[in-house]
Amino acid sequence: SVFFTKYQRINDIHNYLENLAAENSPIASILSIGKSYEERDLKAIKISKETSNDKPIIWIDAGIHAREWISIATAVYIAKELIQNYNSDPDIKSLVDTFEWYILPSVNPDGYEYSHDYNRMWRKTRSVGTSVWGCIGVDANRNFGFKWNQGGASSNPCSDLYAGPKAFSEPETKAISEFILARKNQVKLYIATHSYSQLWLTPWGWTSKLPDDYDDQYNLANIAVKALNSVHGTKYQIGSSTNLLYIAAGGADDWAYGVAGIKYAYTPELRDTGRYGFVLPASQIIPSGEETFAAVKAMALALKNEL
Ligand code: 0X9
Ligand code: ZN
Repeated sequence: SVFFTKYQRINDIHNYLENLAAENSPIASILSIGKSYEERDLKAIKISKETSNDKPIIWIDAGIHAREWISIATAVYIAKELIQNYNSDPDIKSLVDTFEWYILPSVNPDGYEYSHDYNRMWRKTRSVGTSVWGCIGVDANRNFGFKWNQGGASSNPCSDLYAGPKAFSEPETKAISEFILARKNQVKLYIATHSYSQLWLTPWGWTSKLPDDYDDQYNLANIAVKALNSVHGTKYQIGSSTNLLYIAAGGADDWAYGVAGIKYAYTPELRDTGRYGFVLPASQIIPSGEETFAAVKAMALALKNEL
């Protein structure tokens, strides 16, 4: 397939997911968890062998920041791997039989399209507020309702780190929070995929203090990073967001852990370490997909043994 040889537009991504689901109807289906500000569907693929509707859930999203194209392509790749290897890989079969997987490759489709058409470095959503300067968009990873705007975020609508007029002001973050909260006791793993820097980030992002579950969170991240490294030798660092990067409150991971109570909430920052940064060549989509899938698979297998 030529799909992973370039960064696809949102409609092509949605069509790819639709086809993947249609061709694999017993284990895959499409759902829309809501709509973006510009009314694009927030299209997710559910991958699960339906036995009951209270199976443990693994949530993977990407593209909350518009310019982080590799995260989106990698999330689609993960969906493809789970589906296409179901019959040939007994581990994958067991993971699709055990978990309900929900993969939302583009949290911010408006921003993603804008980054293709007008500004490759766009980060925020495309919501139009009341800014007198006419500035557009909110940093959706500062918009979640936990320690909202308490640090590393801005109240200035023209800032790339604008937290929004209030928590969950953006339809994209609101949709995720409602979807997750409705199933919060089932969600065992929450992965918010970003780029770049090759980090496997754990909570917290709002404080340099480490959470009570840090040792468990670190150990599972270590399983991920070891599996990832074994594929192409790519090196990732593990640590809390604040300690490895900076303080940034209102992120999805902190909300998932702090409010929804999901112990294993991560923000992987994918390739690379800065040579290309956000403008990662498309030739790295497949290697990134391969290694990140190995990481996710290893985590899920470890979690399965904890159930
Ligand atoms: O700043 C961010 O939102 C993330 N880095 S990025 O370069 N992709 O923008 C890191 C988020 C880490 N998590 C929290 N701060 N909660
Ligand atoms: Zn990001």
